[in-house]
This record gives sequence, C-alpha cells and structure tokens, in this order.
Amino acid sequence: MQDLKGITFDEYVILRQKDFPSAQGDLSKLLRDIALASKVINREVNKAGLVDILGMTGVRNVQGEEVQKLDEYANEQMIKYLKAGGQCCAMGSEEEEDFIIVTDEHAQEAHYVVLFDPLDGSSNIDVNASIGTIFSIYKRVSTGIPTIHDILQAGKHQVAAGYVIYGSSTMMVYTTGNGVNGFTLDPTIGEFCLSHPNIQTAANGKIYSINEGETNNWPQYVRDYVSYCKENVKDENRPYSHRYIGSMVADLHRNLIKGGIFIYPPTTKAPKGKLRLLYECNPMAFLVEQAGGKATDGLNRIMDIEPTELHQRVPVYIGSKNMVEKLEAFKAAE
Ligand code: P6P
Repeated sequence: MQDLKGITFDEYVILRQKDFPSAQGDLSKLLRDIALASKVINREVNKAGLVDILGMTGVRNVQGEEVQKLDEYANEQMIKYLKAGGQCCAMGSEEEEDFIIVTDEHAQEAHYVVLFDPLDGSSNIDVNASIGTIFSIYKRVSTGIPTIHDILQAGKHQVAAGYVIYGSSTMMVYTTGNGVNGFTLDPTIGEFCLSHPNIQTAANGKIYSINEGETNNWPQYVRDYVSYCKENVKDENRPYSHRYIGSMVADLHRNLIKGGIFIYPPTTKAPKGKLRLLYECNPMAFLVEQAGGKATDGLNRIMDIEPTELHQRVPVYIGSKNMVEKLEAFKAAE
C-alpha cells in the first residue's frame, strides 16, 4: 500500500471504500459518525478537570457500577451522533439496560447495528489515566423493526470494530477485516490522521497484564501461568514485565503495539469473568486477530461464542498469539 501516512481518517475510509465496488458508502459514513462522536467526547475528557464533569452521577448502571458523569456524557454523545448519522437501525450500549431501536424512518432502512462501551475504564477518569471508547459494527439480520437478534450476533460476524483511546494523544484504531490501522487526532485541524498503518502484534511479547490483587481468587492454571511469567529464564525473555492500568483500552493498546497478553480470568467474585462479550471482548478480539494475535475464553475463540444476553461476561485471554497459546496449554494441563 502506498505510503498514506498523514492521510485523514475520512479520506482513508473513502479511499478504502473504493476497494469494494459494491460498497454504497454507508459503512464509511457510519465510521465517520463514530469518529465525530469520539472527537466531541475527547473535548470533554481533555478538560474534565476544569468543568463540573468529574465525579459520580449518584446512579448505578445495569452492571451495578457507579456511573461517572463523563460515562453518561460519552453515552449520550454516541447515541446522539449514531442517531443523527442515520446509518444504524439499532444500537447496544454497555451503559444501557436494553438495546435501542432508532425510530427515525430513514434509520429503519439502515443496514447496520452498533454496539459500544462509550467510556471504558471510567474508574480512571478522575486520576487522569487513559480511557477509551470501544465500538463494534454488524450488519442487521432482521427486516422491518430491528430485533434482539440483530444485537446478539457472534463476534465473527462483525464488519468493523475499533476503539478510541483518550491518552497522551487521542487515537482511533480500527479494522474492517483487512488489517488494523491507527489514526492520531491532530488537534490543530480536528482530524484523525494515519499514524500507525497496518498494525501487527508480535507473536511473543514480554508484558503480561492482569489484576494481581485477585491472585488468590484465580483458577490454579492462571496462577501457574503467572508464576511462569515471573520465572528467571533469560533466553526466553522471562521474567516478563507486569503492566496493568485497569483500563482495558489502555492495556490492550499498549500490548497491541509492544506485544503482550491481557488476562481477565474467572474469579470468585466474577465466576464468568468481568469483561463484557459484546461491548469489550468481541471488538478487541476482532482487532487483535486482524493484527495477528489471538483471543479466547480459555476454551473457545472469543469471536465464535454465540451470545445469549446483552451484558454477558466472559473470561478473556487476548494478545500475542504464542502467549495466549501458552496460557491455553496451562489450562489444558490442569
Ligand atoms: P479490575 C474497567 O472498569 C474495566 O471494565 C476494564 O476497562 C478493565 O480492564 C477492567 O474493568 C478492570 O477491572 O477488576 O481489575 O479493576
């Protein structure tokens, strides 16, 4: 691919659309709608300490988690711009108990549904650690009024997925199934510009990410694998480094670029794992697989799991292929 570094996200999406003669441009428009919503969210995230948008709303979401004001704001913006863009007929949000049917008449003819976590890692908002928006796009399967079946699709049916990380810079990383590309927001022009073309994740990494505070609540095979990560075996680059921010987007983005494995196993508190299949695990699995990595629940490929409920949680082992397979080997040997 010619050197497209610096091309804007909008130009890139339109350019790649030409690779698909049958494309009508709807997906391109939808991706641009998501990018626009993320720029508005970014504006508030970047000044959160200066305006009354930090802290809690005093409300708990469907997950039972306290909703931060910025969570609520990000959720509202995603819903607003997706509705306004007219390219999706229904959407699911980690912050919404049920899925949302877009009642606008034009939207009923839209081909896509969007699932999103509007602001992942929100416990980090008030301490200025990186957070992010995660999204996943599917073609609708119903005709007429959208149904839950449009939303409860296996991750392998995603047509696009990505995240926006609000960190030292703001980046959009996405895939439509033809590789992974990263775009950095240039605030001087308000555009995401291609900065990380064709991201590939190393088969072997030196970073493992897991909440070590839960060590006593992990299954034995996870404890065995983490002990393996800590062993002194110089020619195998062990001990690995432990890096854990507590924000999936930030931990996954670092591991995608540098190589590594992210683990959220079953724990006694979260026997099915904590992370949500639809809003976190499927989009991240699509990206990581497209970058050459792997994503499983310990037994099954994440993207093969048939969802049964909107807020379903799964264990997730995701990242550098050989590291994920090593953990799977520990599980198989248990
Ligand atoms: P724990 C944030 O709340 C989140 O959903 C992910 O972004 C993050 O990876 C995980 O939970 C952190 O969970 O239990 O380690 O604090």
